[in-house]
Amino acid sequence: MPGLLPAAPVALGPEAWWLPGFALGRAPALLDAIAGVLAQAPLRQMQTPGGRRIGVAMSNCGALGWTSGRDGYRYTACDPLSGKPWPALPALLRALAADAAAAAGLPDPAPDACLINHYLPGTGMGLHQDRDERDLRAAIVSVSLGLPAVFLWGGLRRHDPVQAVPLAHGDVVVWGGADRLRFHGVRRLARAAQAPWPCRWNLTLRRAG
Ligand code: MD3
Ligand code: FE
Repeated sequence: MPGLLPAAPVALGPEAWWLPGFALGRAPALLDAIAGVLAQAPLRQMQTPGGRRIGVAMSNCGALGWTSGRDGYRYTACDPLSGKPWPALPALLRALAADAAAAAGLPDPAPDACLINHYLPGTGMGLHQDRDERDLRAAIVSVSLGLPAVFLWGGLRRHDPVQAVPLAHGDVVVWGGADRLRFHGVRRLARAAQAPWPCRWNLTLRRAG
């Protein structure tokens, strides 16, 4: 059956790879792991420092979690909602990061943070750089689950041209080194229902501290 086997890796840059279907076989376990994390640290809407709501709902697991509020963006050891440490990083996420980095020919990023993004139809994420981590060359591994989305992959400057990458359920993207500071975003998800999924999940595994 077409679509069930992972396709060949696609280079997006010198140190950036799209691994179509790489996590397909692990998707049910990943969705279970997300549910376990969210039972302890529920999804929440975040705000930009200017007070605008970020469309995507977020949570975290791992030693550090990324939060956003009027005081800016930062990594914290505790969930500001509960005052307790973020839920532990599930072993299968650590293993997925190591396996995906190896498939991309990059060193194991040994992540200490996993940001969970939840997209409903009509939401997206504007072009940005990820630069709140201590080592800005360590690879980030992202896993997409559920509804498909168009990932926008730009250059090192905000107005560089962007390439559109159609990310599907089970796709993984790995980027490090020279590609780590590229601008990127997610086009707003189509409003039309795309069964069988009600939403899109994206997990980004990072070494933040
Ligand atoms: C390539 N998330 O959480 S993941 C983020 O789909 C974020 O939720 C998006 O951007 C999402 O910060 C995109 C794939 C991705 C993410 C960041 C990159 C690829 C990237 C940064 C540089 C290069
Ligand atoms: Fe990002």
